[in-house]
Amino acid sequence: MTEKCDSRFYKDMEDIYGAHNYHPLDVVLSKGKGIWVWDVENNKYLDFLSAYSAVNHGHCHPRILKALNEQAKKLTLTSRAFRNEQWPLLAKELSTLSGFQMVLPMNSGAEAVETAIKAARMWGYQTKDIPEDKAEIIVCADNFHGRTTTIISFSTEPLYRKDFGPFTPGFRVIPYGDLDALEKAITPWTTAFLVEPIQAEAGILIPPDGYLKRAWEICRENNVLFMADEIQTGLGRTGRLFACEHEGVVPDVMIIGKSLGGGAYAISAVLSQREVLGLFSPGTHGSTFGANPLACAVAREALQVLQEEAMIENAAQMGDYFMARLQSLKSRHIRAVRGRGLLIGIELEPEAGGARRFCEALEEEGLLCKETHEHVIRFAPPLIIKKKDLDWAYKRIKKVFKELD
Ligand code: IF1
Repeated sequence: MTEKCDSRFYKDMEDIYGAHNYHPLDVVLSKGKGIWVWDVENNKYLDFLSAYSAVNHGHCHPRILKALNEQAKKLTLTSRAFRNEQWPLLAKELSTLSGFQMVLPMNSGAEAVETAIKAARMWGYQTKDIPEDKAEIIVCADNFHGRTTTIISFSTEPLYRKDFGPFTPGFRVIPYGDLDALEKAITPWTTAFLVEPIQAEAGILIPPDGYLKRAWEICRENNVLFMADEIQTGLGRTGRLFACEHEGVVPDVMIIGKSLGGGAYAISAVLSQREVLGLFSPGTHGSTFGANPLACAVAREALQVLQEEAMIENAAQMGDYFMARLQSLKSRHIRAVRGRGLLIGIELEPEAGGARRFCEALEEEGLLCKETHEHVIRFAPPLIIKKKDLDWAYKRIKKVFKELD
């Protein structure tokens, strides 16, 4: 093509041919390395979103790219009709790392959540006396678990549901952080409680201290599975391998995705002890691309790199450091700063004019982040970020808050 391919060109083309199910910042990226990305005009930005925590290892991590390339030259896809040599190794390594006995691999986060829902229902019918089609799963208001028709059936966000019904029955919604509501919602037909340890999409909402621990106990007392959606919070983002660890909780079912693919490939997984995932028998569940050798080779390397480069520890240290800096930020627009590890939100006052304009101003300064809902700016840099880069970012954030005051 001989046309001049600037940002405008790509934006117009996308708007004509692509469905408009997003409202992205108008930056067209073409290159990434570590914490940095470049647009088609070669402007450089600090990636402060990490593809919603899918790029925790940083962009184009050399070891992950090497694993991807080497496996791509050998074998990429077999389907589960045959075995491949990468999947058993990933399953074992993930089990060893996480402490869960079994792993069921899928591709997207939503597919893994769907898998967990099926597993919970199956466990309910097979181990509890629940009549056919009566199983119930308890979920929280303002949850985000994905976009499939079943998952949006228990979303409380009208935008995610409108015109997409009819919906899947079998879910009960309770307020997040409310233990009484959890106890009251449990019936003899309840199989599971599905929860995010931090509600990221809802605005980086951290539940009250002790909530996860007590919720987990309530589940145990009532023979209900505690299922954690750690697709976004898991694999180091909050400064621990899993965010549930902050309260010493080991869920019955753990759901992961995003950075499991090292920012290079889509792979997700459900983890549990044998009691739950062991109930699947041949034919009851599957996926063409699930456990493909390319995904597995990439995920194996991503897990290795995560540990060997001490990214979880770094997330904890840098998270504390950056949080303290943000706490010192003075602006009449800021209502609250909250977060855990490197998952941080700045909640703005309703009068601040919305988080979007702050994100646009930060983009101008070379810092890419994204608002969540109206009033929260979400910060989630790659877990490899260093102090000096956080200082660089802080300077820009401070400047933007001053300018938009
Ligand atoms: C979008 C949000 C983030 C997730 C949790 C499951 C999934 C996600 C906790 C589904 C996915 C993504 C999806 C993306 C935007 C993004 C998002 F703002 F929408 F909520 F990260 F915060 N559970 N989250 O966060 O995983 O099927 O997408 O792989 O849908 O626009 P997926």
